[in-house]
Amino acid sequence: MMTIELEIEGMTCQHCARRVREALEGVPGARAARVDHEAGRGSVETDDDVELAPFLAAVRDAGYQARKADEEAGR
Ligand SMILES: [Cu+2]
Repeated sequence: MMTIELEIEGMTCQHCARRVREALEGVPGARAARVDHEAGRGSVETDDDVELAPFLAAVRDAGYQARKADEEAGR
């Protein structure tokens, strides 16, 4: 398992956070996601060897901007 840490821009409330979480959890290889709209952060536990790009795309498709956080846990 690995953990992808993301910085996410544009979230203003719990509803946003839930949309982003559901988008992240819908990506193949995702196991579980946590999203904090106040911190503008998200983390996704995934299978090993997943690509970052589909997770960024999923957030973008949900209407927010994401990039990989500087520090990365779990690998
Ligand atoms: Cu919102």
